[in-house]
Amino acid sequence: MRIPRQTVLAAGAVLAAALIGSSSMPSATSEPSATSDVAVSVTPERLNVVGLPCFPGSLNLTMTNTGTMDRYADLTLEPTGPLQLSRTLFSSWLPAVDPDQPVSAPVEVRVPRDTAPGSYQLTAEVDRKQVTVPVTVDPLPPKGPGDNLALGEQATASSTHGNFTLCGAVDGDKDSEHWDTLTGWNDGTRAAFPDTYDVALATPATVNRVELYTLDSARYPARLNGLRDWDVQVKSAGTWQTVAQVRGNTAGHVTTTFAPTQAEAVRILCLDGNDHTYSRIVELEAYGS
Ligand SMILES: [Ca+2]
Repeated sequence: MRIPRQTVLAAGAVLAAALIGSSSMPSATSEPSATSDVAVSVTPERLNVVGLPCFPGSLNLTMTNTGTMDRYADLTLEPTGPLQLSRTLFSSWLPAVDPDQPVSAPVEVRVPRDTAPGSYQLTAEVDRKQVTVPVTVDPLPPKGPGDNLALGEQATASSTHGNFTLCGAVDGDKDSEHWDTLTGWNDGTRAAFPDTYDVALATPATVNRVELYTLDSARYPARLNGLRDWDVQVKSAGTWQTVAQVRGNTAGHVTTTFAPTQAEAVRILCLDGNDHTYSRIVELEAYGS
């Protein structure tokens, strides 16, 4: 069974919807060729990010040719301070069609873990016209006793299905009804097991409990689509060891406890799914005692 994905667009007001008719806007540097018939929008109109490796902020860039001439356009992105962007250029051919045809592209925004919380911004520019997006860097979430040590930490997997995101299983959202908004990991090797999903902890920590949320929604119940068999492993002094085994699962949420173990990373070794097709994890959490 293939589970369709819906396009994810963050809801938000369209920012600076019209950079149109710029010939009427005085500019010391403008020239006739700088006249813009390209409408630019960035959604959401402001962004919050946090310095966790698997917790990027995401923006959607859109350009629309509102004029009557086919043209090519370059949208350039300029970050300030510590902001790191997955792209700084979005170029596209923009045919003049009626109705107007928007062209969109995503950009991920990250900051290093040690970034000071505060206010930053990035600027999107087309035809010398700018749209500014405020970016707030939030404090890191606590990672002490009782906190989810896996939240937002670097995930790696044996494979990831092209319709899903690697970091979806450590994004803090464990609601299977949000599966279509990429809040989960789905491996990319159909009907082939095992698959692995690892999360590297920020610093080695004692772990004695893992909470695994596999796909279990009204449309895709766990007994049909969830993870069935897996081993829980922790990496200690560079070596993976199995600390628990789960077999024949049909539940959406499984708590696994084991002897406190010093862990650098946590792994789910996926051995089978209830549809024998894919491994699906909506959220993986790790806790110490
Ligand atoms: Ca999730």
